[in-house]
Amino acid sequence: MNTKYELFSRLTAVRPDERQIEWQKLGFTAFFHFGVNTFTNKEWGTGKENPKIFNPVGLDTDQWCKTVKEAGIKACILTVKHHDGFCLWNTAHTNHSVMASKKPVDIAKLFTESCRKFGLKPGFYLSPWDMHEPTYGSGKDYDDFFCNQLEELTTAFGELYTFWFDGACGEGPNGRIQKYDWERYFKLIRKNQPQAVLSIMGPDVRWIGNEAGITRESEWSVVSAKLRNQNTIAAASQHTDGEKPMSEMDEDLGSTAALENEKELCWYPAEVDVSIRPGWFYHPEENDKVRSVENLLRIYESSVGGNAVLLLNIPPDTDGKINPADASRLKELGKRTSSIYSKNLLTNAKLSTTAAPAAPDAPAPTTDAESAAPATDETLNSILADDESYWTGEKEQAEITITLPIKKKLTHLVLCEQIRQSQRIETFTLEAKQGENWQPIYKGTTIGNKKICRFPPIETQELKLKIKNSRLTPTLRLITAHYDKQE
Ligand code: FUL
Repeated sequence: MNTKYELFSRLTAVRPDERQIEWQKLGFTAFFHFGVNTFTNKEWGTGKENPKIFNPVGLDTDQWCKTVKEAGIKACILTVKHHDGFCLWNTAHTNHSVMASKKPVDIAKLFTESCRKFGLKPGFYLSPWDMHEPTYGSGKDYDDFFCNQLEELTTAFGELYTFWFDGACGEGPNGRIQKYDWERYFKLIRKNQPQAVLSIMGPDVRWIGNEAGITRESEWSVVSAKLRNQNTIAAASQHTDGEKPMSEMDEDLGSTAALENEKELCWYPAEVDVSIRPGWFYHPEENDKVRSVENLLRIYESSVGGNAVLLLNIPPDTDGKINPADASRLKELGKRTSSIYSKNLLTNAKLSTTAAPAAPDAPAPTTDAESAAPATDETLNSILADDESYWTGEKEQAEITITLPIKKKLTHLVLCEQIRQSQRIETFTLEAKQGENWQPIYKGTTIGNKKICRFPPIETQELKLKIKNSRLTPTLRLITAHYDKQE
């Protein structure tokens, strides 16, 4: 019989691997779209561009890294080859590269060196669609070419945290379309860069399903393994008639209803890729269309604080620098996020649990032996520290009271599950004590790696977190509270 307990056991048995845990910890990451399109003022090239047009006179990859570091970014991805086929590194396999340009320097090398200098993790975007390469569309010959490129990229630039592949697949210079041999590409990367997550077309990191910075209200990392199938990913936006296949763009990817009949499940966490400007590449006419700090903060809070990783695109300009319009915005964003998040108002707080009333349809105890640590005050209070220790409830429901030493004004509560134990919490609420009464201040669904709960400013000394539904016993790894002076 397929009981709720069996279903929950199956769902919570799906866990991240170390690669995915390390990636998830990054939280906020940057994308740099840079190449011939920067100079033709286009979003997509043709493969026929003259390399000589590429001439970033003031190229300064240190400035890119210093700028994003100030915004709180932890890792960066460079488009070392976009669909036009122009390579930003010194490759032996095509002449269509930066070495034939007016700026014959290995930009991938400068980029990775700058990242490391500023303590950022580097990663690469490499487009499999190549509008320049004559073998594109030939099958094995192009796969050989692409693997040669991957071999260079995975061996000449030190450790990389990701390879990012989109599913774009159009015509090459001979009007042919290539069928990509993903398994072969991934095998090569796993061999040379085993720590790198394979994103979007790969099995480690899932595309959130839009490029607008929108995260689902309930973002689950446990989903159907069908979503990792490249055909599903590539087809995401192309089906209009017939039965709608499962897609990364569906609203519900992880509820129990969506998963109960799925045979194979996987841990496939979401990434939000969005540009700071309308386009992915730099266009001078968009200098006054850079997203506002408030908009960026909203995207940050809903993605990093919505069980996803944020990949914010900041395209270097024709001079080879992050344009002042974007740089000043990022600086302001960094100031704003650190004014909210660098101070944790729960440092001297005390946590205690009260027995939660059992839900009417609560099944017999659903404690799983593996995660059941005795729910002492000590394990509970350990979630005030940002480390791997965590608390596990005794039932699917729980109530945690947070008592601050004195009354404080609050606008944010941040909750993290211990994702090493999977993702469990389905719904929760927050209440704040006002006089003798408990006032509801927030209603949430999933938590996962991190949930940022923002609510109207409230002055209180006591908060209550009510975990209403969980898949087996809930876990919490970290809880912090903050105040946004600008609210
Ligand atoms: C898409 C590409 O076609 C866009 O140009 C951009 O690189 C975006 C991040 O991925 O698939």
